[in-house]
Amino acid sequence: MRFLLSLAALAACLSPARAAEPAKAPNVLFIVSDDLNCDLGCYGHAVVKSPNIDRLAASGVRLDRAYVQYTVCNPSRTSFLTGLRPTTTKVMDNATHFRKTLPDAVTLPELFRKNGYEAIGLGKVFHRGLSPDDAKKEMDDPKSFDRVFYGKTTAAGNKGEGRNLTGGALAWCRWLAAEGADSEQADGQLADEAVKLLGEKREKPLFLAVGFYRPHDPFQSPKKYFDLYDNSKFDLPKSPDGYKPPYPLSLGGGAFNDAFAKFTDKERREFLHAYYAGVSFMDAQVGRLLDALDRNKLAENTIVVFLGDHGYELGVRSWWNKNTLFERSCRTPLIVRVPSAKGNGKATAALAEFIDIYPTLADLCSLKDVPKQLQGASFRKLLDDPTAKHKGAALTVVKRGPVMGRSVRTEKYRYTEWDEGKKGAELYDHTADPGEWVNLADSPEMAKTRGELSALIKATESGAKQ
Ligand SMILES: [Ca+2]
Repeated sequence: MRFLLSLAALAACLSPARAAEPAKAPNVLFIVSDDLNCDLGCYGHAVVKSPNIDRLAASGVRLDRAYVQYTVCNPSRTSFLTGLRPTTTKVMDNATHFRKTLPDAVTLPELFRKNGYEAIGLGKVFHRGLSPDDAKKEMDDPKSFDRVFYGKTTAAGNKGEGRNLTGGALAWCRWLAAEGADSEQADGQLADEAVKLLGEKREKPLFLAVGFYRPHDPFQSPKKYFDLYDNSKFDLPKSPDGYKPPYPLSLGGGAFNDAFAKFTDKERREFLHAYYAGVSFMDAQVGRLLDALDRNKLAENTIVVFLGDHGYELGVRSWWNKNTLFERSCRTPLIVRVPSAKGNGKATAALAEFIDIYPTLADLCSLKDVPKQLQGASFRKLLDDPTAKHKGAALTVVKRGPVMGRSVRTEKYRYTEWDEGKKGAELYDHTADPGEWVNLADSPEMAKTRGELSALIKATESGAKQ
């Protein structure tokens, strides 16, 4: 009898006790790519080669309708890293540091630190300058990371074949098929550093943010990534005859429009080529991070999030930039892989906003002291059930000088108001017009819908239930 009891006690000691151990806090690998739109294999693009992001999507959940809250670097990053709308952060340009307007905000990586994580930031996580080489250190946020590393393209990596597509009219519009290996480029060095970090033993759970600089300009990548594409095969973007955007795409028409209007097909092909080479180069670095997770047996306890900081028009409406309130700028890649999530390998069409990423990660990692003022909502349920609904509207804003543009996306419509409609409005029916070419805002039969969508902008911004 005693012997039997001992055996039972021993059994109780083994399996049930082990099952009752608190789960190990998951690591988080948070990958941001700069100016990346949804032109990726896994999002259905026929030309772009992104095998590594595709394999992440195949093993995680791809959000097909995820929208940023601002379509420029600093305001968007500030928004998703603080979990607040740009109208709350008041950061709507690339020069304002959020600590000026929100000194006490607790950023996403900062919250992980407060919860016992080691948080490391590589590359452009918060905003930097145009490239790592002219990066603005004053945009750093020391509260957010235990450690940062930015990388710097070497002299050899800055050599190669290329040119400025505007003949110098715009300083940034240049491409380079660079000599040398990936590690001559800052993004290659970020991956080197991340691979090294993922191979180290550590006591604390890790929040590792890796902010790749590509495909943002300068459109510079090792030549082998340019060699993946034959640009004579690209379809060039076309607008319907006589099309004019209802509201100017930039302030006062400006140098951008003048330069883009002079592009020949040759320049358009080169632009697409250089951007896509940058996507493939960045994708290869993502692959190295995923391989490092597998090699170090970390994949089973690491949440991977992959996102762009906003989309990119890439020649649609003859606009070779971002900063619009059209779908191509607002809709942005977002893939989340939580080990053992039931939805892994599937996509969700549920609407989501990038301010939802912060509360989702806080939820998934059971973080404590989550700031009460967060304006997004956890989409955790989508990761187990991609057919579920999350929210009814996604709101994106941009500022054009003193004029504020606000654009709401529902399942069916995109509706945009400039200066609360006083300077114009745009209404697109996505079921009939996914390209957003036909503005229905002034059509009498849409008056009721327009009124409802106008109210939805206000309700979404103020946080009323959608
Ligand atoms: Ca950007």
